[in-house]
Order: sequence, then C-alpha cells, then structure tokens
Amino acid sequence: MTGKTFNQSELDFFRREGYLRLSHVHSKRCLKPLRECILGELSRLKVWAGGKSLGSSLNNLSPFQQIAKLSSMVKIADLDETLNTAEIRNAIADLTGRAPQSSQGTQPLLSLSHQGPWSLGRLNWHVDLAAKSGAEIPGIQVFYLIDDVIEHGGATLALARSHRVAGETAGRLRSSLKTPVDLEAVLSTTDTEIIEMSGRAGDVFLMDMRVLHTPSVNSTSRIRMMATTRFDLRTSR
Ligand SMILES: O=C(O)CCC(=O)C(=O)O
Repeated sequence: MTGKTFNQSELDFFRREGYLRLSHVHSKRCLKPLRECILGELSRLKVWAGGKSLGSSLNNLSPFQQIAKLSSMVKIADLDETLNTAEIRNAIADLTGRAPQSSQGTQPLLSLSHQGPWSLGRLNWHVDLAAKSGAEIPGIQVFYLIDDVIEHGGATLALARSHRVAGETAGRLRSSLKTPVDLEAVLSTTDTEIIEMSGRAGDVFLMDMRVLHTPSVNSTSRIRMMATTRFDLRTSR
C-alpha cells in the first residue's frame, strides 16, 4: 500500500460514509508476534490460556469494563511500530489532504470471549473528539484487526454517515441509540447505518472522528484482538 492513491470512488465513499475499509494492510507474518504477545500477557495475567478462560475477576465486570481493564493491563511490545506505519499515515494524508503530525500512540482493543448474547441495547455510542458536522475532518481514528474477527465477535461498531447528521436530529439520534426501541426506523429516518468492523487479520478501518462508534459484545468463543490509533488533524496542514 506504500504511496497508495485512493481513486475518486474511494475518496467519495469516505467523505459520504465516514469510514473506509482497507483489506490486507498488515501481513500475517508481522501480526503473528503481536498475537503471541497478547496470548502470553493473558496467560501471565491469569485471564486466558490454552483457548480457555481462567475465571479471573475480569469476568465479573461488564463487557465494556473488561475492554478498558484489559487494554490497560496488557503490554504489547512494538504495537505502535508494527501497526501505525508510514503507509497508514500516507493513506490518511491521501484521504484528507493533510499529513498527520503525531498520534497518541496505539492502544489495544481486546475483548474476552462469551460476553453474553449479542445485542444493540446498552452500548456506549460516542465520539472521541468534539467537532461540528460539515466542518473540516478534525481527525481520523484507525482500527486494526490483529486477528480475524467474525460477526458478533466484539468488533467496534460505527454509525456510517452519522458525521453528517446535525442539529436536533443528531440529538434525537443519540438518545435513540441509548434506548434502541425501534432502531431500524431511527436509522432509516436519519439515513445512517451500523457497520461492524469485522473481517480478516490485517484489515484496517479508517474512520472520520465525527462518526459515532461503540464497543460491541463479543458473543463468540474467541478473544477479540484489535487495536486503534487516533490522529488529531486539527493542527495539521
Ligand atoms: O473497543 C472497541 O471496539 C471500541 C473502541 C472505542 O470506542 C474507541 O476507541 O473510541
């Protein structure tokens, strides 16, 4: 992907939808040491070994508390160097016309298996950076798949096109997401759509930081292994 130039339909897609999926960005060879390191850490922390939960106290936390706790406990050597490559930064410059100056580092996004039945209720929809719709893209958040993540396997969910919903409608959308009684109807009246960032190890999602997104429930038997980098572009030219 070095020096990749997106074609017009990819650029239009990103502007319109607020995200773009890139396939096979990182090779299996470079991701393997990250996966081994994560498994080594989970075993050291007595959370997971041999494909099984070790019944740690993490299991008593809610799915999203587990993600936060695991992300802070698990130390992964070379996470940022391996994932946040020049190719990723070139892709961001290509999409936005602005070269990212710096990031806040790369953070693991790990979920335990069997977190319960998959559901769109009680999620934590948010944006990580306050900015108006219609303004310049304030930042890009990159989500990396370190391992395959299947449907309902705890991938991040993004609300495509939510960066273009403004004013009172945006307020209504946020409250409907908190109590998703008739979510389909709300999504269709706001012309938004839920995207699950599932896929193959090595895939990457680039997301406009005005897009609403949330952790989701991992209802599968695999550990969800993803990571993220946030690039604030407000000072980039
Ligand atoms: O754990 C996740 O998939 C969601 C991550 C997230 O919401 C964030 O990084 O802002």
